Formats: sequence, structure tokens, C-alpha cells
Amino acid sequence: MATHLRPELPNSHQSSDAKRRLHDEGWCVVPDVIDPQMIARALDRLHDAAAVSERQGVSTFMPVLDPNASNVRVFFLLEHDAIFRELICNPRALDLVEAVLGRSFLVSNFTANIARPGARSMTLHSDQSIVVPEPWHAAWSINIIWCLTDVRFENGATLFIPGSHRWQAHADVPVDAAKRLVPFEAKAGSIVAMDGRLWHTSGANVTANEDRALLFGYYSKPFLRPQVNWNAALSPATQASLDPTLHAMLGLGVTANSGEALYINLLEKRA
Ligand SMILES: O=C(O)CCC(=O)C(=O)O
Repeated sequence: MATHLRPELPNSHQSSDAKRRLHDEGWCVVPDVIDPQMIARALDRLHDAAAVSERQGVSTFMPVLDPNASNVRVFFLLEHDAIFRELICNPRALDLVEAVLGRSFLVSNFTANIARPGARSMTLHSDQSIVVPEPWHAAWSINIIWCLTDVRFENGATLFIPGSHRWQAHADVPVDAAKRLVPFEAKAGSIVAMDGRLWHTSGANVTANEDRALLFGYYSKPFLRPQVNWNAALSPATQASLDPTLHAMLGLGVTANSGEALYINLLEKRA
């Protein structure tokens, strides 16, 4: 394991420095995107969503992903609460998404992974390699990770390989990849942007009693089909509550595959 990284950026020039780091290293941290009240509210709604999910028969333990039930997975966040629909549209998050994907993109997925004490790592992967055949010449997806707790190596920070977004094929993944993993560290309220090509895995939570709660907002080029089309399953009531930009961003409109409707809506909002 290499050294811990804390690449928080000073407030001035934050945006351009963050984008430069995202371009050069495949990831960046932006601190203080949401305040303590919002963090507490999101955490509260996340725990409610996990309980509702279990009650509905959707297990929060995914043996295909995690070695044991100490990782609590919550899917379908956009249906669970309006706060998640607000976070997925956060302008500072979308600014980083646009920097990587350009003007047209869709929300592919919004899920949570709470690493509780005893949680262990999943398999090393890049998110893009799961849905796009090699070679990976360009970023076609990006994760915006919302930190609802402080995140550090000991409580299971996501481990990643800086610069691995430049690997273009499975053959580029070195045999000693696991030794190159480093944890990101960030305070609650930060977002971490991660290029879809960056190789990473979840960390082990070796603390006695400290949860690590992260939300993963996954955005992709509009022509990429999501692994699971959660957006199509949004209830009629939730769909009716969406503003036109979010409706377009979820790929629910007829122009989803080009993303044009999204761009027009974003421009109108910014005008
Ligand atoms: O929870 C984490 O730190 C990483 C999760 C992840 O990479 C995934 O679910 O694909």
C-alpha cells in the first residue's frame, strides 16, 4: 500500500485545479460541496432507504460484489428521496461531469455503499471496462462520489491507482496492480470525481465502530446503456415530479441517445 493521499485543493482556483487533476490523474477531491445539515439529512435518508429496500425484499447485501454483509448497498436512490434527486443535479458535480464527458451525458446510476466495520475489498475494476469493450481511448463515464462521512484508509476509503485511466486494455493492467492502490481521503461533504477508466476497489473497514458512507453518482455518454436501467423503473409519481432537465438527464425523453435535450435544458437554466 502506498502513502495516503489528501489532494484537497485550496478554495481559489479550485475548479480549474480539480479539473486538471482529474484530467492528469483520473480523480480529484472537491471539499465542502454540501454543509453539515445537508450531510446529516442525506445520511438519515440513506439509512431510511436501506431499511425500506430490505422491507421491499431488495437485499442490501450483494454477494456478487462484496465478500460479506458489512457492505450495505442501496440501489434506486433517485426513487427513494428527493434529496438524492437534488444531489445528482448539483452544479459543482455537473461541472466536473461536463469537463470529462462534454455537453451530452446521462445519469446511468445512483447507488450507495456503506462500508461498516468488517467490510472487505471487492474485485479491482474500472467502471468503464465493465460495460465498454477495450480499447478504452476516451472517458465515456465518470463517478461523482458523495462523502457522507469522513473517509480515510482505516474506515474503508475507496482504493484506486492514480493514472490508471490511461490504461487502454486488460493487458495494460500490471500483475502488481494491487500494490499500486492508494486510498483517497476526504471530509464529509466533499465530492470525489473519478474518471470511468480509473481502476479501483472498495477498501476494508478495519475500525471498531465507524461507518463509511458513500454515494456513487454514475454519469455516462448518452449512447451507453446502463448496467441496470433503474431510471425506467421510477414510479409515475417520481417521474411526474422531475423537472425537464433531470427528466432529460435520466434518459427518459425521446432524445436520450443524443443528449441534446439535456444540453438545451441546461443552457436555459443557466441563462
Ligand atoms: O465502495 C467503494 O469504495 C467502491 C465501490 C465500487 O467501486 C463499486 O461498487 O463498483
